[in-house]
Amino acid sequence: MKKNIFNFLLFFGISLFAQDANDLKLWYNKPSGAVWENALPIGNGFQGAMVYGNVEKEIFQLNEGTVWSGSPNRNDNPNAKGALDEIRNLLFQGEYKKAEKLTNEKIITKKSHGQMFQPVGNLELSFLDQQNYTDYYRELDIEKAVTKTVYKVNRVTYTREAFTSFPDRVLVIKLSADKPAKLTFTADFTSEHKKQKIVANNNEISLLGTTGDHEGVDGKVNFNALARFKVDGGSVKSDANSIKIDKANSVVIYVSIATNFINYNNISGNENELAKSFLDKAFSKNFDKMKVAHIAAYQKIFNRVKLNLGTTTASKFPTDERLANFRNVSDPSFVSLYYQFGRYLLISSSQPGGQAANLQGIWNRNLRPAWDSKYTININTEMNYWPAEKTNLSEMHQPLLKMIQELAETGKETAKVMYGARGWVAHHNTDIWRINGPVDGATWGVWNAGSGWLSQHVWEHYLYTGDKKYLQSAYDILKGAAAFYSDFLVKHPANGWLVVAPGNSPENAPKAHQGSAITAGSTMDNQIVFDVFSTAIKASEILGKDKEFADSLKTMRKMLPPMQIGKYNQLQEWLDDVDNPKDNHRHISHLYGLYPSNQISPYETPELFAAAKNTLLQRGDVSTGWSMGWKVNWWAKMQDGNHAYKLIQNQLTPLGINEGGGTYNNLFDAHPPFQIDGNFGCTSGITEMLMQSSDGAIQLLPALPDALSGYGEISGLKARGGFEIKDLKWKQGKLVALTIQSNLGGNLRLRTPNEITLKRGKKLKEASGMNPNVFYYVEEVQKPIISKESNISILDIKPTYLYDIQTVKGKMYTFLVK
Ligand code: FUC
Repeated sequence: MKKNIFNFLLFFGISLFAQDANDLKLWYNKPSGAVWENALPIGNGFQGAMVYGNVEKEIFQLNEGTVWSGSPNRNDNPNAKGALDEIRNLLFQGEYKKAEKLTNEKIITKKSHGQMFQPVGNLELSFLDQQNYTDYYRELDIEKAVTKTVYKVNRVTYTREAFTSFPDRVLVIKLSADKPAKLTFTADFTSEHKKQKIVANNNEISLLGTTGDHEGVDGKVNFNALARFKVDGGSVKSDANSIKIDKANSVVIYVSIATNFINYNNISGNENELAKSFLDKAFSKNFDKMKVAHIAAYQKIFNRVKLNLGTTTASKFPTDERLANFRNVSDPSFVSLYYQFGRYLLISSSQPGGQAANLQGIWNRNLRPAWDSKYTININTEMNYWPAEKTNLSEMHQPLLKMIQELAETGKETAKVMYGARGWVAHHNTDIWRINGPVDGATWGVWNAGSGWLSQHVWEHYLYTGDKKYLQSAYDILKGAAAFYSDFLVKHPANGWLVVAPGNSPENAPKAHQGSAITAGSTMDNQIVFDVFSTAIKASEILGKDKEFADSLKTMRKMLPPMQIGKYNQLQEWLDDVDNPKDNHRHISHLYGLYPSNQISPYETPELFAAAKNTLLQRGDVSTGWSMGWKVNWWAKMQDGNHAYKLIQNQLTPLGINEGGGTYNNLFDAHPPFQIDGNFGCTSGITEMLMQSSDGAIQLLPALPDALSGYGEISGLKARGGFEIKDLKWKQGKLVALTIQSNLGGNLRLRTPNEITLKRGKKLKEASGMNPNVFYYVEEVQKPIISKESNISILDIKPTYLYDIQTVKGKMYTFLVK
């Protein structure tokens, strides 16, 4: 009996612990001080704010998603067309440096290299009587999307709460004290913008400004940040440019921000009217009611996915200490916190109707941010959206899908003017003005697969939702992306393959190519064009359109270069076998084929799968934040949970310990500097460790690490084909509970680590052949070419069970697990 009770406690102790209210909170016992990366992010997809939680001088650093430098502009270089033949000939003759020089002269833009996402300014609250505080605590509750700061001064307990309301589009801050008449402070706006003025009137203060000029483009985005104060007790008055609150019991501050931006081509909006209309609507509302409505709107989305990995005593510490300890202790609920923080950040920075999450989501304090805080589309922007569909945040994908739609409009002219090609093209960067021209220099900017890669998000949205109407409406994006490459591809004289030239394998340059990054037929370009053609063909079949065009793509697809395995048993990054096995470049672009694409599979292409593993090993683990985030996904696809977990440990390390990136105290990813892609990449990667739906089946627990295998459960993940994992539990590495809802019907092919049956023990049908479910169609790639010097051998793959279940739309399927 004793033993039984012990077992009982052991098992239930874990799950009781897991209900710990601190699980979904970032909390600290000290203020942020002057460090932005200690402050806590809140946002509603339109407004973003960093809450410092400083006692004497509280700072709310403010952003608004459309505050960008510049104004509508284009940056195509029309000289490209005339130079294309010569650049290609130089590349085919191995004259890389010469090709690079000409590319810089003739293809790279002579105009804007992209505009900057700029901050609005700060709202600062100065308290003269609060130097000596005790009992300090601050938190960000990611289950509610609300920050709270609590402290004591002279036996008075002060509380501050803040949230950026989803339904009301305003930042709301409440300051209160547990004794009357204790709130006395001054409120100011500060801003670094050159063109700005601050005006205060009665109980309202306004920061009006215009964004900066940059690289020859005049800054013309006007913004207005309006803060209005509602006091209970005491008084509120203004002087010329600040608000004075005297002896109030509590104060609620409503902050609305608007700009004149309407879309990439129209900035004729009225920022003053818009800011005032949001504020007027909100100001009459009661704080508590607004909070309830805000939390309800947020939770409707956030609560869709629950993850429980169990909890240990390591979770009892403040977030900064947990981060410092994580790589040395067992703290599984820190993984689930970080996972859910990624979902929190996407909900907070990417809302339908708003702008897509940029390099910093919607949180930037610098007038001249790193890489302009814009959109780097050779990995970073795509990575931001990897968690969108699978972690049940499909609506959050919308701002990116809209951006792609707009790039497909502006990119038509780029394709025509620069290359005389049909369709649309985008290179490696874009911004709010939807520029498509090549920027920075040949090493980065000549890469023209930005359009190709982004277009795959359209297809993925369809694969998850099965929304045929959406596919119909977005078909031209897929067709246009394919049309561009079908015109741009050129026959390589050495082997007859159709190649993208000039192109890059993003940002990497082999020594054997004279240290130049410009190339013809990089593996990544080939893989992306393969996907672009395949999805355009599939979409045309589904919609019954453009058969002739689709047939022409099929013919061309066969002429693309196959993937190649080189002399170090690696997947080749370039057409020739010039990889350096000691190269640890952060980009491993040729593994696009492993993830997010599915051209490399343990079941379909075992040699390529083995080569991909060697490439990963040769490139090493520690790198920039986003690079480690990508690696979590790759190791999950390699079905190596322990290696994926090692990358999570590397990522969840404070800066300065490893050589590369890591994580800041507020759990923002450090490239360094802060770049949000690593947060999103890791949330995606953890999902891929638990469930994958890319390789012809829903695969459960493909990469469970030892550290998390004891016990865990997740619910609410989405799989391709409209399936939802309603319940997935594991114990000692084994699947122990599984319920799946079929939202679209069709064949459910399941790959499981242990045997399962239907309820009442009814045997399931063993799967064979190709999955008949169209959403699981895996396109066959060409046989790889293997170097004579390679001795690649196929890897042992963990045995799995594979089942087919015919499902009915809307029905739930619960399985029994042996
Ligand atoms: C690419 C990466 C860098 C950085 C930048 C925003 O250029 O190579 O590491 O993430 O984008």
